[in-house]
Amino acid sequence: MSKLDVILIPDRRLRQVCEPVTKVDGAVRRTLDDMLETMYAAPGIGLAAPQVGVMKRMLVIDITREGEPKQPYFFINPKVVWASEEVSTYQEGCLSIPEYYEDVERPARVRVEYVDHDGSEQEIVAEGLLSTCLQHEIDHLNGVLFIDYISRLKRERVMKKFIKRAKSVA
Ligand code: GNR
Ligand code: NI
Repeated sequence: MSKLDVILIPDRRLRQVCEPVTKVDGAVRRTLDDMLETMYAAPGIGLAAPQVGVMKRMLVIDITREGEPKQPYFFINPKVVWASEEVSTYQEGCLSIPEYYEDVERPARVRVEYVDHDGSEQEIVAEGLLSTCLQHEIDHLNGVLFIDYISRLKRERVMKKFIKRAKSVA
C-alpha cells in the first residue's frame, strides 16, 4: 500500500463530476487500499477518489475512533436512492480544505446502493455520522464541497484564503 497526496481547493479537479467505475479489478482495489491508507494517515473518517486526483466514482469511509477496531467501508458507484425528511446538523471538515469547520444540515438518514470492494451489489441505510460522511463523500464525486452549503460570504472568505495560499506555494 502507499500513501497518496490529497489535493486542496482551489484545485479544479475537486469541481469535476467523476466517471463510473466499469470494472472492479486489481487496479481499482489497489487504489481503494491506497486511499484507505491515506485516509488513516491524515487522519480522516472518509476520502473520495477525486481528493487524490482519481476521477472515478469511489470512496472509502471508517468512522471508528482511535483505539477501536478498524471498520473500513468501500463504496463504488454509490447512489442515494432515498433520503429522510428529517435532517441533522454536524460540524463538517474536509481534508481538501484543511483546518476549516462549519455546521452543515443534511438528511439524517439515507439509503445508498453501491458496489463493494469485491464487486458485489450492496445497499445500506446509514444514519448519524456515517450518513453525514457518506453524503459528504458522494458530493465529492459530483464536484460538490461542504462549503457549498454555507453562506456565500463564508465560502468566499475561505476560498480566498486557499487561493492565496496556493499562490504562495506555487
Ligand atoms: O475527515 C473528515 N471528517 C468529516 C467530519 C464531518 C463530516 C464529514 C467529514 S469527511 C472528512 C474527510 C474528507 O474530507 N472527506 O471527503
Ligand atoms: Ni471532504
